[in-house]
Amino acid sequence: MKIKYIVLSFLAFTVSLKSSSQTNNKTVKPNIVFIYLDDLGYGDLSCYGATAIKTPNIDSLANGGVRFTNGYATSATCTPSRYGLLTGVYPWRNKDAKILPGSAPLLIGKDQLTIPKMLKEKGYQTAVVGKWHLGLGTGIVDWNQQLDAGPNDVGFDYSYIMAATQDRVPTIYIDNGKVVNLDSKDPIAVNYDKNFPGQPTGKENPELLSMKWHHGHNSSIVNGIPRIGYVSGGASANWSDVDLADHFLAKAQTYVKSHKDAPFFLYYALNQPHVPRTPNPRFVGKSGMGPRGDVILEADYCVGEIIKTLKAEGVLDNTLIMFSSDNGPVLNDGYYDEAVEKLGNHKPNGPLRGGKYSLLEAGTRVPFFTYWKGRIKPQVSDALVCQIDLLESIAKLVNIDVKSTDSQELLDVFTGKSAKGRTNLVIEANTKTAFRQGDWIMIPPYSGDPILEEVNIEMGNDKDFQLYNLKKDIGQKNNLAKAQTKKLKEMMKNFELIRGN
Ligand code: NG6
Ligand code: CA
Repeated sequence: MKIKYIVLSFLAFTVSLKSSSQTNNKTVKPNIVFIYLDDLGYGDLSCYGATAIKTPNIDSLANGGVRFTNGYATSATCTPSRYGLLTGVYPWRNKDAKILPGSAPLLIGKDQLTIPKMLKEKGYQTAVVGKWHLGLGTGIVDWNQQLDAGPNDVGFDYSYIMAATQDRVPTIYIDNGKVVNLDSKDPIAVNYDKNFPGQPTGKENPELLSMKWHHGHNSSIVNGIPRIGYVSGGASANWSDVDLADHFLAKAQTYVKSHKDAPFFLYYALNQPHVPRTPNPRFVGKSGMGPRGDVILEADYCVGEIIKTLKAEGVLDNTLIMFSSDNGPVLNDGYYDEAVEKLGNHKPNGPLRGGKYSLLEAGTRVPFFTYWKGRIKPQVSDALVCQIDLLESIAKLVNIDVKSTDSQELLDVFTGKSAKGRTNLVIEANTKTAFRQGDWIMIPPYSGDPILEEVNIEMGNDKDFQLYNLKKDIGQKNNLAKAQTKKLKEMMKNFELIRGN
């Protein structure tokens, strides 16, 4: 009798635990980790068809979740895409949402809704670790003081960031608005217009360089690498380029460990494979493709490690992971680093046309997947989704009512319960826009060079309308604008309704 009672009560206990965690899972807010790569192309991962490079850690998430084949960043460059991702607003609505210098003021309004701000309302802890590139301060930044406007003003409780890009000064870590390891006797100053007296530059001092510049990138030199913009002082605060990935990874891991007891949102923004590509020595030569391939392997390692940490801390099952890239791929983005020479058969843009900066597909269509252990069924989804939809979809997940013009609530699509994504989407490249509707993409006529010579990428500029059926012609080879005038007209009309012009 006694034994039976114990068994029964044990059973009752497990059942109640289960049901409580089930109810919890409905109402409880999962942790959300958004992993964002920088310039990773649609064809750069083995789970998206790459064969010359293997990305096993990223693949195991992508293959265990919903892998989107029609997942888009809003834009073909970083700043606008990140703006769209965090605010749910099309970046072309904000005239300042262009690639920002390292000294630019904060782009997101302090009163604007953002994903982290919204989540805070629901008791989430919120963090950004990695690349920011959305501006800091309100005008002229004094890097030697606590910065007065940044991630912590638009919803993040914790921020550990680089200001802009790895190729732009300042090359420093900023911890909750304070430059890390700054020596007050060697104050730091940044200027994007003119050099500081006596400071060497990439242009004038090639003998000091460990990496050669190809175009741009010939201002101040830090760690032998010529950068965009001028800097003086702050030597003790400079990061070590080869340790950047490990450093941000460690910060992200520490964050998970110390915030695991309450729901958290972690925006983990890696710097790879953006230039300058500086793999840690552990990864040098490992891809056979030069630094660009090596840093993709390094990024794959970082993703594997953060997953290990989530697992070890016992929170993986209750964490929704989302992964994407801010824009498409580029090989030579301003430095000689063998990205072109050692590419071999690898196709960073997969079957797509164009690349970073381009209005053609590879500019904005990027790797994009969601993963939630035990909650999301593995599948490939052809649904049309965009990073701006995360705002409304995450709002739905945690039961917040938001009304936004551009962001769409696609929670069932992101969790693999529905394949019905957007019906249309406006994509953007350097303020030029194009319109996707169903399987079709329409690019209005634009002046400008068809190919951006320095990076050797087709821009999508043409004096005529372009219309492609992406389902039948993913490589955008067959312009149907003249043959399908009815379709073109209909799309122009709908495009104008959204663009408001
Ligand atoms: C461009 C840089 C490029 C890269 C890009 C921003 C030159 C010539 N080119 O202006 O190297 O830094 O800006 O990339 O300076 S992004 O991914 O952050 O948008
Ligand atoms: Ca980018």
